[in-house]
Amino acid sequence: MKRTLSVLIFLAVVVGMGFTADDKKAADKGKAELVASFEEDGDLDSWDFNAGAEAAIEAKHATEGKSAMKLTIPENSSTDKYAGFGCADQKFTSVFPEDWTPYSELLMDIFNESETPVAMRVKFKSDTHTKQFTKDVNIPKGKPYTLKIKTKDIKNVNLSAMMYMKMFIGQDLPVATVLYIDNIRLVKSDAGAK
Ligand SMILES: [Ca+2]
Repeated sequence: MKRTLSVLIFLAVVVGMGFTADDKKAADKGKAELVASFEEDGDLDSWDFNAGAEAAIEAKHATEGKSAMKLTIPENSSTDKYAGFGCADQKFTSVFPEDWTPYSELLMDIFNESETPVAMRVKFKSDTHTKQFTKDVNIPKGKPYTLKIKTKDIKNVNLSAMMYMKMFIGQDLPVATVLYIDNIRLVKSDAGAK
C-alpha cells in the first residue's frame, strides 16, 4: 500500500512536470510575434532584393506554415558585395513594427543549403536613415539554424523609430549561395509582457 502510494506520488510529480514544460512552451510561443512567414508569392512584395539576389516561395525547409523564402545569392563578380534582401520605409512598416522597444530579440530561421558557411551582415537603420548599425553574422551550412539578434545589441539606432533592415553578403562568393529563410519573428521582452 505504501509502495503504491509512492508510485502514485511519483507519477503525479512526473505528470505535473509534463504540464509545466508544456505551459512554458506555450508561454514562450506566445511571446514571439510573427513578422514574416513567406507563404505565398505576394509575401515577397514587401521585400527588396538587389545586386542579383533572387527570391522564390518554396515548400522546403519551412519552419512556420508550409513554405519558406528561397534566397539565391549569385557568385560574386566583386562589382557589388551587397547582394541580399531587406526592406525600408513603407515596406519596412508593412512588415515590421516601427517600435522595437517592447522586444528583446529578432529571430529568423535559416537553412543554408550551400557547401560552405556564409558570412553575412545585418544592417538596421532608424530615424529616416540617419542612424545605423551593422552586425556580422555567420550562417552555418547544411542544418536548421536560428539567427538571433538581441535588440540590446543593436547599438546606435533608435529602437522606437526603426525603418530599415537589410541582410546581405559582405564578401565575394566563389559559388552561388542558397538560403531558405522562414519564421522571422520578434520576441517580447519579459519587461514588455508585464
Ligand atoms: Ca513559412
